[in-house]
Amino acid sequence: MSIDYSERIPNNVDLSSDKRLQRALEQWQPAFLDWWGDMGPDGWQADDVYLRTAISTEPGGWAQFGFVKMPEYRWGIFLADAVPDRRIAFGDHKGEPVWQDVPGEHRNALQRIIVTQADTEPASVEQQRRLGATAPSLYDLRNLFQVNVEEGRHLWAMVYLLHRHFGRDGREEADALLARRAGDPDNPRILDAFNQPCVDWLTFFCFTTFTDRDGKYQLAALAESGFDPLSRTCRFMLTEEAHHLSVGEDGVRRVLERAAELERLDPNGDVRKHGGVDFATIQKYITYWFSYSIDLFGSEVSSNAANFFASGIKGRYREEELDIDHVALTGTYRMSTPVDGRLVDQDVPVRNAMNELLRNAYIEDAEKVVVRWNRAMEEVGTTFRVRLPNPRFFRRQGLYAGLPFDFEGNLISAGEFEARKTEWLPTDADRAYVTSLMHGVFDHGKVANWIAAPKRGINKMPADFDYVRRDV
Ligand code: BYC
Ligand code: FE
Ligand code: FE
Repeated sequence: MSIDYSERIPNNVDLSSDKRLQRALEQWQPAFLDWWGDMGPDGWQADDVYLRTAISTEPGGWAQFGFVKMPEYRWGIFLADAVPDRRIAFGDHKGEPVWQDVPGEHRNALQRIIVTQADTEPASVEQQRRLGATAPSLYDLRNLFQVNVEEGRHLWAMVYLLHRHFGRDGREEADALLARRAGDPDNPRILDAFNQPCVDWLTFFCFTTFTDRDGKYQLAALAESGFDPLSRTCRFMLTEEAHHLSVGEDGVRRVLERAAELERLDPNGDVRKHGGVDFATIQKYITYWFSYSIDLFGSEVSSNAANFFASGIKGRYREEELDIDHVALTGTYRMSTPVDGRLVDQDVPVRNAMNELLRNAYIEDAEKVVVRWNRAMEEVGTTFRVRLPNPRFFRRQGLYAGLPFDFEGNLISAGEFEARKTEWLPTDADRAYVTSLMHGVFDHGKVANWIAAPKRGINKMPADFDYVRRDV
C-alpha cells in the first residue's frame, strides 16, 4: 500500500478518515519534535544527511534515499499490508480470526507490551545522542542518524497503536514515553539495557549488534500476535531493523580488522601502542552487551510469558511457519536451575519457558554473527577469536540474576567472581582508553585510526561519499 505524503503525518492507515485520532496525533507531533530537539542527536540538526525514507510498504521497494535535515524527516505511520483471512496461529485461541480491535480481557497485557516496546525506541536515541561529535567518519555519522530517525519512527508506530486502540490510557502512556529519560534515576526507561550509557562507538556497535537484535526477536514474536494491527506494524518495523543490525555487525568487524592490522605492525603485537582497540577490550565490550541484551528476554520461567502465549498476544520466533506444537499445553522444557549453590535440571511447563525459547533463538543468531566475525579474523591472519559468554554469566534478570558465574557458566564463589571479573568485563581503565580514542573525523574520505574503512557505501554510493554535508 502506498504512503500518503501530502498529510501532515505520512501514513498508510487512512488517518484522515478518523478526524479525532488525526487531531490527537497532530497534537502529539509537536511534543515529539520538541523531544527530538532536546534529546535527539546533539548537533547536525541543520545539516543535510543522506537518509532513506519509507515510501511504500512493498517488500524491496520501500526506501527512497536523499539529503534531508533530520528535523524534517517524514516520521509516519506505516503498517505492512494485511494478510487476508489471517488466523491466530497459537495458544488458546488458535484458529480463530485475528482481532482488529483489542479484546477487553487482553487489554492490560497488550498495553503493557506495547508500552515496553515503545519505551526502548526513544531510549536508544537518548543513549546515542552525543555520539555524533566523535563519529569515526561521515559514513558512520550518517548510519548513526539513520538508526536514530528510524528508532524515532518506531516510537511513532507504537504511539499510533496506543492512540488508536487504548483510549485515554493510551494517550497518557504516549505522553509518558516522551517524559522518561534513559539513565535518569528519577524517571528511567523501563528496561535496564536502555539506561546504560552509550558514549563511545565501540559501545554503539555492540549495542546495535546485540541490543537492536533483541528488537529483531521481540518484534518477530509480536509480529505473530493475534492483535493484527500490532502484527502488521511489527512486520514493517522488522524491515527497517535489518540495517541497524548490519551497522553493528559491520562496525565491530571493522574494529576487529583494524586491531589485526595494528597487531601485525608491532613486533609485540601491541595494538594499543598504535592507537587501536586491543582484542581483549573488544571482547569485554561484546561480553558486556551480550549479557545486558539477553536480560531483555525476561525471566527464564515466566507466568507473564505463559499468559501472553496462551492469550495469543505474543508467539515464538517464526511461530506460524514452523512445524511445532502451537498450543504447547503438554510439553516441558529442561532448565538448569540454581538450587542451594549448585545447578539442578528442572522441567518446567513449556508455556512458562517462552522467554527462554525466544532467548535461545536469539543466541543462535548471535552465534552466527560471531562465526562471521571469526571468519574475518581468519582471513586477515590473526589467531584471535571472539566468544560469547555462557548465558548465565553476569545477569540481572531471571534465574541467574546476581549469582557469581564464570564466563563458561560455572557457579563460582562471590569472592572468585570479584577477583576475576576484570578478565571478563570492561574496567574503568578500559573504558577510559576507548573513550580517549574517540575524536570526530569529518574530512572527506577520512576514517579514524582505530577502525578499518567501510568496504562499501550506502545505496551503491562510494564509501567515501560525503554522507553528511555540514552547513558551515
Ligand atoms: N530490565 O516475567 P518477567 C528494541 C521486568 S528491543 C528491567 O521476567 P516478562 C530496540 C518485567 O518488565 C525490544 N526490567 O518478564 C532495541 C516485569 O516487570 P513488572 C523491546 C525487566 O514480562 C534497540 C518483571 O521484570 N521489546 O526494540 O515475561 C534500539 C518480571 O517479568 C527486564 C520488548 O521488550 C529487564 N531487562 O518479559 C531500539 C517487547 N526484564 O511488569 C529498540 C515487549 C524483565 O513485574 N516486552 N523485566 O513490573 C515484553 O515482551 C516483556 O515485557 C519482556 C519481559 C520480554 C521485556
Ligand atoms: Fe526500533
Ligand atoms: Fe533498531
